[in-house]
Amino acid sequence: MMNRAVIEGSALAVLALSILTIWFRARYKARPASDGGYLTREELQFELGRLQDEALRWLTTTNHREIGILYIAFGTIAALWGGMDAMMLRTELLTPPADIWTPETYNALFTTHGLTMLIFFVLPVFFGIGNYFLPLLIGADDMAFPRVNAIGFWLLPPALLMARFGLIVQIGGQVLSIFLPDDQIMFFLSLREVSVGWTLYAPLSVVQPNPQIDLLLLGLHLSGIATTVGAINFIATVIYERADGVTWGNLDIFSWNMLVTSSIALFAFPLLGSALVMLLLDRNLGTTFFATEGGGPVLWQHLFWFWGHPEVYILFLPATGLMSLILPKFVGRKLFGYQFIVYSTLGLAVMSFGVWAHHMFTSGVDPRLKASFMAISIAIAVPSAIKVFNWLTTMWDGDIKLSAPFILCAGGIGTFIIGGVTGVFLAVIPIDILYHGTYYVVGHFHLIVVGIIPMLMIASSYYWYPILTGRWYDRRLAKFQSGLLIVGAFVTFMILLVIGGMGLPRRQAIYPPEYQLAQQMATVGSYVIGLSAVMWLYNMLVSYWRGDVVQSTDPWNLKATNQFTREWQWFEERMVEKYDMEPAQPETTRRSYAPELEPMGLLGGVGSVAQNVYRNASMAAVAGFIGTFLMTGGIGTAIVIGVLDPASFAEISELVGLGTSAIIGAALFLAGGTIIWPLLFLSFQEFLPGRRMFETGLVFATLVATGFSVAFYTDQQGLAFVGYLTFVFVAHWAYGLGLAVTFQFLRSRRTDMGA
Ligand code: HEM
Ligand SMILES: [Cu+2]
Repeated sequence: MMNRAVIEGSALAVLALSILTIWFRARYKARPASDGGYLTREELQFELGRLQDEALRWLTTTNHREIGILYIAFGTIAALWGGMDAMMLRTELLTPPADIWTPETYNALFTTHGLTMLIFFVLPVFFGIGNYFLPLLIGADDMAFPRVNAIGFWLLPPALLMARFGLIVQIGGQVLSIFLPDDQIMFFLSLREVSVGWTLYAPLSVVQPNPQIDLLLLGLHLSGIATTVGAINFIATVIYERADGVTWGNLDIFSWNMLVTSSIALFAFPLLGSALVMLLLDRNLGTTFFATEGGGPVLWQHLFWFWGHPEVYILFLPATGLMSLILPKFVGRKLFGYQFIVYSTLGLAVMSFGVWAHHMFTSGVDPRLKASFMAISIAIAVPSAIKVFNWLTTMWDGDIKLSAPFILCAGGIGTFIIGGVTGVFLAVIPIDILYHGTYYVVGHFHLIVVGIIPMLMIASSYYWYPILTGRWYDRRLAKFQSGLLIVGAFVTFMILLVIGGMGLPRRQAIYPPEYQLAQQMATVGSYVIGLSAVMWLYNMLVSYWRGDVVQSTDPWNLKATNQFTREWQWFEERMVEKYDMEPAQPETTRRSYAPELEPMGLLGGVGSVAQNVYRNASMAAVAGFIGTFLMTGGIGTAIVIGVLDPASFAEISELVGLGTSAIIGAALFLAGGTIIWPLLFLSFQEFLPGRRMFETGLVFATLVATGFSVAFYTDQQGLAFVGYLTFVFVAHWAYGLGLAVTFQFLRSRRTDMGA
């Protein structure tokens, strides 16, 4: 067995040393800055006095941009630490027995990995990005409460140290044990990293004697205070510090998301704080909140997940905000459906508080309650899907610039779709009973927390690098790194979904040998993720000193598509002032930008949405009828010649409790199609530029036909199977084209009438 403290301690030390070496080497060989000057010999030399000044400045700064950098640096350090845990976990899983770490160490690793990443990595980085850019985006001078801002940040480092004190003490003990006998350093040998799982479930978290659990609870409590303080500051800033002309109707989507995330945090974190205190009291003062004979261990689960589920949206929303902000810049088109995105974000915030018990479907919650949690958990997919559709329609027909930020946006959408859809599966009670506690759950949430979340963090670091440093990052390395991250995430977590689906339980150091190959592949995938993270860091550090100097005040040529947003205007002003640069002139204005599709004002939008729905519903009804008529013919033929079993319709009527009648089932099916299909189709045709009816109709029909053929497959074999597929597809294509032609016709008539 390897000694965890020694290995993790040395690995982290090597990492820290390499970072410092890279930084100072790059600094020593710095290339000229924007003003053409090199660092002078004096500037390169270290002087104690200057170092002290610098340190004092960073320790006491209240400037939002500097605090932003501090947050990002802190979050990155946490990510490296938590990432080291992850690499150690995956390394253990290379072989079926627990032969690298003990099972106890393995348990400690996944506990600290989860907590470090979720609490100390994600939100601090987003708070950092928000600190730096949100005031610039809304035209504020600084955050609303600059000193509170600094306090909020400085609570975090002690919180992290407390949460991870177990490892620090262990490393200290290992070093001391070289010089001192064991009985003199008992303290160092008694604290261990917490190993009860990041969810800290009672009764284990109450009865385990390890005093480090108490320190962890205090550290988490402190981090909760830090988050609440930061959240209040963001809310106040967005509400009160907007410049003239920044209204609720044109506030950028990133700021909207930071506002909503902060509001969720404001409601969620105080509850976590109370729960942590209750656990501390149970552990130390003999209260019985979570004891079986008292409040009960399930009470902990309710309290924890009442915070825990909103927390996952707290982590996720800023990433969607960055996506909505960055993606349009790389496809040369405005974000589609601004108000839909705003409303869906608000909707998510409210709903995120109504789903917590989906983490407890196997914990003995009343079935009637469970059913309502299932319903809301499935429904929460709707606002999430709205975002995805809007991103896709934003890209549609766009003028795509294949640079690193775009690649990461695309990868983020992909991972989020799979992560989100698997979440919807898990929200269904019977499925969750099968998959709860397996790697499937791990795959589900990692596709989001190692998908869209870090991908958009990195995308924004590239996108804004010119503002942050006045230089370019190494663009080839960045593309390569982005690709690696996407491949690594897919390989690792898709495999986890598969082995979870096969029933392999999570959180075990030991597993049956038949899973070895899959586990090894997942481990290789995770090393690829680790490698790409290191490449990103290298790029950030080295380019700071050696990257190409930015020559234009509009490095992404955003003026050409009228997307030169406030943070870039601020940058331009600064470059003009500092380096006498000329404000950039757009070379060309791209055709694909369509001003009539600009977002309407938020409230103005409601009226026109209602109007649209009303106007289009009648179109949809006519189109739906014609489409259904055409499809009925196709499906009817299929039934007559015996390749489609009408019995499968009977199941529909059974599903809604109307007995097993094929006729009622078919009627329901057609009624559903008449209503839903055209509405789906409509939501697309409203958005698609160019309104290519036929193509859209065919794409839609093919998608739905694929779903249909899976859902209604009743064991046809051979020729019957081919016939079945043919008819399903022909029927849906008929439907799709019927709809398309009808829409086209109705639209042209409306235009003729001058509507
Ligand atoms: C479409 C929306 C989503 C739905 C319907 C959903 C549903 C679920 C369900 C039902 C579980 C419990 C599975 C089980 O333990 O048996 C779960 C677990 C989890 N989800 Fe999601 N999810 C969604 C989105 C997200 C997002 C956006 C994130 C992250 C930012 C996330 C993070 C997590 C985490 C961390 C867990 C596991 C907690 C644990 O047991 O350790 N989910 N999700
Ligand atoms: Cu949840």
